Amino acid sequence: MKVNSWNGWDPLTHVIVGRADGTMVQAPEPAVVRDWPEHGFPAGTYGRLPDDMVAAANEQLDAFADLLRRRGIRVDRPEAIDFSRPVSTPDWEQGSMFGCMPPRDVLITVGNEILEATMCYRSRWFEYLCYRPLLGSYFREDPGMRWEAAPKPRLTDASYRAGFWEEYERLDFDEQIARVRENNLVLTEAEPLFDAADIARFGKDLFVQLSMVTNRSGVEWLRRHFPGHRVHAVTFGNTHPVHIDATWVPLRPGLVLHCGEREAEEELVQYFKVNDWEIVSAAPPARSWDDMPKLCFCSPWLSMNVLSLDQNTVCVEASEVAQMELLDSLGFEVVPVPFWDVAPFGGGLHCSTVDIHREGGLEDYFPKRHGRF
Ligand code: ABU
Repeated sequence: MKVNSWNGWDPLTHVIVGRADGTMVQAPEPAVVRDWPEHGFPAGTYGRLPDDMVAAANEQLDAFADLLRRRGIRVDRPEAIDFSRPVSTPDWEQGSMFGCMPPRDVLITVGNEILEATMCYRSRWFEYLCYRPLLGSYFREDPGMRWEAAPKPRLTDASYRAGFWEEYERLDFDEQIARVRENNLVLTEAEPLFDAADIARFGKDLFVQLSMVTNRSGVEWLRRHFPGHRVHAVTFGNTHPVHIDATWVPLRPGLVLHCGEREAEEELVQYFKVNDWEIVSAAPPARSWDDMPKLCFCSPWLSMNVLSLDQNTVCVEASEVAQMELLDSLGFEVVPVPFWDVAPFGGGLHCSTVDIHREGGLEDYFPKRHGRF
């Protein structure tokens, strides 16, 4: 057993796959708004996702875990806790927790280190506990493993812009994008905050999306924490950015998949081009916004939330035919995986996993500098 993973494409040999058990529509909190009156959860209400949805999601998660095991990959699973319990710190009380389906949000492996992210939802403050039994066992089994946790945030009201959601939802698209580009969103800079799923690993370069869940201080903390890397803050033309892994997805050295609808900064595009990377636009998703599973807070672009098993093999949601055809045309073996029942629990194939071991070492895929990069 060895912790090692530097990028999103080297051969995967050990992974964590999340669980749907006990997932909540979380109690109200400043960082996020949930409002699904048509499905029994109008704003301000909260509770467990229905049992039939949990069973359907777990069936797909278990089948995915079995598929990975059949390919020789070790699969571990987190331990769900009672997410319906209210939680508190000396600074706040929160009516419920959330779940442990998307391990990618909480943990990131960089080389021999597994880092627990700060998170910025109060409902997710304790989510790391679901992974502690596994992390403890890796620490005991692998003498080379570094086990790190970013500073636990206070998450007082000072960490959130008061009245943000009401004000933001009144803005038009261009005004919202201007706010995204400035990272003038719900989080203040009171303390470092980031979700691990806002980080895309390309060897020596880590691209960190500034988003609704990641602030500049979070990126600065990551920059100082990984002095051997180039850590870049990036933004995309997405009005509600949460996690980079349905926007800018590493596929193999020299090839990145981009959600064309979410415009990349020109300087980022040029950085990739001067280093001979090809930027391929993802195929249109199979689903529209109107066609998303109920209680789902992700976008149709989960269609590109793929998991690479190695440089030539990629797992794609089974109904995303156009995406599969695109990847097939780029020379990949495509492994279809039915997964839309999992989406309401926090994401797609990439979100639901976290790499513990991929073969390979640290490499520099961007030898040429460009602009701020
Ligand atoms: N956690 C990935 C979701 C990203 C998106 O919905 O676009």
